[in-house]
Amino acid sequence: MGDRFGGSVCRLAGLIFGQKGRRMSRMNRLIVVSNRLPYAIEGSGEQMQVRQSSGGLVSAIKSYFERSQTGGEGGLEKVWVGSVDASTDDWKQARERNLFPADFSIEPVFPDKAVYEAYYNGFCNSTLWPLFHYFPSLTQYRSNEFDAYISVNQLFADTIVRLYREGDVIWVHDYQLMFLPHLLRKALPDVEIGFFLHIPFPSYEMFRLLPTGWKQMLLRGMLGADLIGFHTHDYVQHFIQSAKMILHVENQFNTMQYEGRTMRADLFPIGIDYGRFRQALFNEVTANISVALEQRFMGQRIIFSVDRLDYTKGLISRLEGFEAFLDDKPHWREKVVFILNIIPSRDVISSYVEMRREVEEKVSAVNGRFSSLSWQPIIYRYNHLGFEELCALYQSADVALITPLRDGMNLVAKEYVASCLDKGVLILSELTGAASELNEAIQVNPTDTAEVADAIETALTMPITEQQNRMAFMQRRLAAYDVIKWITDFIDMLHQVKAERDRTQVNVLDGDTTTQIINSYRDASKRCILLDYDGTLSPYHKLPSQAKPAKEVLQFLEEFSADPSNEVVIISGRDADTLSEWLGDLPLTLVAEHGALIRYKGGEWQEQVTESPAWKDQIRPLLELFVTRCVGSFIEEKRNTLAWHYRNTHPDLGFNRSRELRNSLLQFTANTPLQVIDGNKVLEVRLVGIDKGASAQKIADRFQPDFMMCLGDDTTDEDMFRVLRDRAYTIRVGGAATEARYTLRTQTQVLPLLRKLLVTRAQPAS
Ligand code: GDG
Repeated sequence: MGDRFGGSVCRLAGLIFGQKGRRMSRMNRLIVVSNRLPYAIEGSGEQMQVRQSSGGLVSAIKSYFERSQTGGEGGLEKVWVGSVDASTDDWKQARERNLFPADFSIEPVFPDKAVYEAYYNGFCNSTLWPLFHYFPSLTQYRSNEFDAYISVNQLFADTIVRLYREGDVIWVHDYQLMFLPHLLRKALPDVEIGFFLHIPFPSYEMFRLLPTGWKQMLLRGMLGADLIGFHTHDYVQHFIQSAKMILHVENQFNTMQYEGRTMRADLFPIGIDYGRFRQALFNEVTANISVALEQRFMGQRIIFSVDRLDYTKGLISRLEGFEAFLDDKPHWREKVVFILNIIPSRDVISSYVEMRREVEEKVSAVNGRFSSLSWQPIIYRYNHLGFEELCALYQSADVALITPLRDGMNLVAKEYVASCLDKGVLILSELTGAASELNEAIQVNPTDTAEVADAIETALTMPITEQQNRMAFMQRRLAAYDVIKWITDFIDMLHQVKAERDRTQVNVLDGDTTTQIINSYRDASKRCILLDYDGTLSPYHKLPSQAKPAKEVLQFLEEFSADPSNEVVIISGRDADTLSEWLGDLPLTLVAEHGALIRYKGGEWQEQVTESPAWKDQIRPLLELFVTRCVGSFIEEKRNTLAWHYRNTHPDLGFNRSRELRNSLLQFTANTPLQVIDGNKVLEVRLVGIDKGASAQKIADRFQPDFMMCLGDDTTDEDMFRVLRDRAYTIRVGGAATEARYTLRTQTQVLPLLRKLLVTRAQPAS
């Protein structure tokens, strides 16, 4: 966010607080979290004053107050958490003296100065900011700054956890706090968390430049939220792609699955407080400034731009574009003026100081080249503008020249459109988020100076009716999707995602159900426990051969099966040889290839299939073809099954190829006794009637247990869940939709759960 004026988060939070939304009243409190609180303390002792940060922020707070008074929001409480640039003593004093407005609670975070410096000027603005705006050459990779980033995020988490009350909704803003949702999720697993990124999320190719541990943590951080919002469709796709490539997060359109939780990434293009800019058209102070401007530049057309000082804003290219315009179209000299207003920002970072120098040199050079005694082409200001002054400039400008090299959205473009009454043309960089909404602007590539020069001329010569038509289109859109709509849209969607999470969570194995399972287990004398192997007893590995049982798994199985009341069954898609090798010495029943072979405890393998496996010779060449077409995929051949695995491929390519192969296999196997099974990153072909459902049924009928439980993680386990639903405690591992009665979030929870049963055995019944 911009430092002083770029307080869009602040402005928005003000609007949130000002929004007396019906929809928000179902939550207890809304906790908005941003890097900075919207207050600065100035002076000390008796002179101490609290200043609300100016610009957008003040207007937001004002809107809030106005709306609060008229909107009837009821008792909805709001809390705003952010860091402050003041000592704890000053802050305490300001509080004691009631210097803060009392309309919403504020909760300050006090990071250590040196840590904050490394976090803010370091990791935030010298790593994330340049990289996310496609300036890899300006990106620094300093591990102490990353550590500071994590520790400031932790400080925020600690503060929020302390003040959290059940039912609160937390909305975290922007790139300074990307790790925070994860920390909050860890401390408060059920809390409703939204996250919004105000800057671009870069393409995977850019994001992957970050060191491995950092990029994993940043993504994991954001995935702690229920809803992750971005300005454009592209940013959403970039995020989903990075999460897929780096953390292997599965997605279905915008819904993602990670560590047994579901979350959603979606676009919410931020709007502006449209009404406020329209009202400013009738503000007397603004009108007076406009009149003065028009008199001052009588006979000249005004081109205007306002930006924070930043390399992302393309200031040098813009000046070059304007210079090219004066060069190529000399008839416009003396007839235009370019008012370039730059807002001071981040001037403790050396690259910003350097850039300011470059901009000022360029302005002087252009003015030096083209000025006459009566005319100066560029009026340059490096200063803050009051709201009325800003609006007057928007209203008086014939053309707004807004050409950043990258911008998450760019609100100035929208504010200009909102401020135009009967004239005005917007020239907008195609590399801003706003470009995806403002199609009626003249869109340019900011680095193409000739294109910018032509665009300026096109704008200056555009017939007034066309100007009005284009503006009217854009204004309708901005009026309809203003900042209030943006906020309510986001919050509504957040509630929906949370409700969906609650719905699916009904099945998550909780403490009560676990106790119930333990009690039934303890009371039973004949128990049968069916356990899938890969993804349940053992985590997935790159190659199936690497998934050998860990020592603790073997030890557990040994103890578990030693109980004469227990019939422990490993029910797997693995081949018989592997199961024999890994588990053959234990007193277990083994089911291989989903039931094609069964070895009852103490017995020999028994083939359950009588048909010849000759069909494999016909299917194998097709699978081999797909192995060559999809790097990383491989064939696993078992006695009665052929499997094509794609877990080690590029996720998109692997998935696409698997759909092609599945189609081909379905055609191939139509009207044959073969079936195609779509498993977890695997396609399997085998005979109809051989599945875990039929095998589980067979085993249940044979043992007739009075306690039955089965665990599995894959689609192939669904058959046994279906068959045993009324007979067993069925538990699916992972967050996918399931026929099982219960869900365990992750594979790592399996052994601890099973161990609870072991312990029970040792305890006398209570
Ligand atoms: C982030 C993203 C995204 C600027 N100068 C003055 C002034 N401003 C106000 C403008 C506008 C805001 O500041 C700047 O808008 P940006 O869009 O650049 O917002 P940032 O907060 O800097 O940046 C950006 C935004 O978040 C929202 O998600 O659009 O892409 O980088 O509202 O009016 N206001 C006054 N005087 C000034 O001198 N009064």
